Amino acid sequence: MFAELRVAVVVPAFNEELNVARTVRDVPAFVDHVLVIDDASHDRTFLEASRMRRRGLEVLQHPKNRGVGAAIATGYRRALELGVDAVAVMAGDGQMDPRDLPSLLQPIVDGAADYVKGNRFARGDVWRVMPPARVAGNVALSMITKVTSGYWRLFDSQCGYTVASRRALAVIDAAGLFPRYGYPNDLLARLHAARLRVEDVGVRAVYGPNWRSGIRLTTVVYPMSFVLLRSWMRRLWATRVAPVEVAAAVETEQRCASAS
Ligand SMILES: Nc1nc2c(ncn2[C@@H]2O[C@H](COP(=O)(O)OP(=O)(O)O)[C@@H](O)[C@H]2O)c(=O)[nH]1
Ligand SMILES: [Mg+2]
Repeated sequence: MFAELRVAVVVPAFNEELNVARTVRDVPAFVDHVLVIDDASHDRTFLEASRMRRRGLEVLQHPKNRGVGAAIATGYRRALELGVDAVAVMAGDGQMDPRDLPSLLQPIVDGAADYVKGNRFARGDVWRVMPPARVAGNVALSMITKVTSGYWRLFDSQCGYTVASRRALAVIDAAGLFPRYGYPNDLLARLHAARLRVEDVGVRAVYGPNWRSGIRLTTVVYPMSFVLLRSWMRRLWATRVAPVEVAAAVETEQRCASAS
């Protein structure tokens, strides 16, 4: 529990045998459920995660690789079944600093946000820690995502360190989330379409000695352009063309939630 909230942490992991056990071990003790999603890894990720002894640990497995967005959607679904109030994402490569989790949860505790995301650029050391090519890519995608999502105040769209409230997950249909790397951009546009409140909180950038990424410019540009365009169109449709229908859907969900 964190304050009055029951909290789950979702850990998407693909070929993370070197990092996943440490990631699970370092999840703060106040977290009630740790849900590792092994995305059909070719290595010992599943065994490394399963050997950890920790209250509330579950290691789920995709029979086939589906991508980081789909792994997170699987974790969200399980967390909703478990009835938690807030769900954080901490990637299985240990790039999220556990010391930042309380400040990401706080706006949900305060009732000030429905979804909170990390912003590594809010801290001055990002320029020293993050490799220059990643700085350039993250700045460019953050600027584009301001337009596509409509959240002009937010930055660092690609930061995967996030906390979603139960209400946000119930409203946005996480199962339909883009399955691969464009998922944060898709998610932000969905959150805006549903009129949910999103806040940025400064978090540490972590690029340890084992750091590597599955992102390859050649394979990511095409799907990324597609997901940005699609999420932009959908968001415009929901906020400009059919706002009444969206508002009605959100209201129905709120009524169901308060009745249950
Ligand atoms: N590359 C990759 N990562 C995945 C996949 N499914 C889950 N993940 C996990 O998603 C997280 C983020 O991926 P990563 O390549 O580190 O992205 P980056 O941190 O944005 O460079 C890591 O913990 C991966 O283990 C997948 O299909 N491919
Ligand atoms: Mg990573």
